[in-house]
Amino acid sequence: MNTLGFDDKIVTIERHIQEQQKQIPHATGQLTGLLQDIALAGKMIASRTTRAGLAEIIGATGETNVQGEAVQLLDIYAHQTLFRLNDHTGRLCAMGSEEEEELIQIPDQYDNGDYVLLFDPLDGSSNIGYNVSVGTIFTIFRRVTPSGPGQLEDALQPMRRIVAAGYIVYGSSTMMVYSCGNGVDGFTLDPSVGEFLLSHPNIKLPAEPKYWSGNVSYYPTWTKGVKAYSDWLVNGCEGQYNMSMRYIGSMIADVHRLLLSGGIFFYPQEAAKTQAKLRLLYEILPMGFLVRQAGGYVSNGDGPIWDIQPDDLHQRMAVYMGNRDLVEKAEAFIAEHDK
Ligand code: P6P
Repeated sequence: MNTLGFDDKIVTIERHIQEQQKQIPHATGQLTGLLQDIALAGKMIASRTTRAGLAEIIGATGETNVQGEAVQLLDIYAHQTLFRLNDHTGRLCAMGSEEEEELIQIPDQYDNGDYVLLFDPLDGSSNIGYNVSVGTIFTIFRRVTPSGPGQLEDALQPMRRIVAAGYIVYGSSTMMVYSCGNGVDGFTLDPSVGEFLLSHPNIKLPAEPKYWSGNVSYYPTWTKGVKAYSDWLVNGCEGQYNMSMRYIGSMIADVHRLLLSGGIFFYPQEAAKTQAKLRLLYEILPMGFLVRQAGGYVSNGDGPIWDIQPDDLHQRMAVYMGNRDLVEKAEAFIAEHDK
């Protein structure tokens, strides 16, 4: 106990990011500044979401986005906040957002930088009216083109090439969870001082998984292999695990719980459809990167997503992420029944 009565040091996210930067080869201050700006965006968005029911910012705009989903007013606020905090810093060469069909260029009057930022500004926003946790998800790559305005190839990179990824979840508390490839750390916002303080250092999936998470209302649409896997889960995993089922319907909340409790989160592709639902670049890759950094495994049902080369900004894919043995069990059922 020191003279001020503190048992241990106070770690703000700014201090933590600076310490992370020292471990990243040839890292410049650009990444540090970018992560700090994302944390600021999180504080600004949190200030709106925690009073969505009061302010006139709840509800739909009447528009539909590139995904064909009803756009919520808070979606737009979150998207614009992330754009306006990052368009002029000279750290990015381009951005990609769930809310924009095309790659977002840096305005001509500003410099282009070395990084690309992809984000889902407000994942789970259809749940806002029910006071369910929502959040901002982000992926950061280093550009692959030499200079100038960012190109699509700067954004279409595999999970393996992620420089940093994370999310801010607006729930019973506001938390920012991120990784630069050296493990996963969680910070809780102290609204009284406006600081994210380290609250969940070095997050690792517990070896004993606690919850499985999938929308079993889609069971009739699944393939034989996925149905067999779902049956295995519902019938108690042949006694190998003692898990409960939890499904919030907000990926950020379901995966945040997964990181802390262990288990599996899965969103299969319907047998009759040509594509799945969840987006690869700004939902699956960043959340999967964190799960992998926390000791888990991320698959599309056939194999690891780690090296899969995205071919479109809004590409969708089936996903199974969590404790490795649970994910590999899904792969085994799919291989046995669907191949
Ligand atoms: P369903 C939210 O709309 C979202 O994109 C993810 O956050 C979530 O995991 C999924 O869709 C929920 O989809 O079909 O189960 O309601």
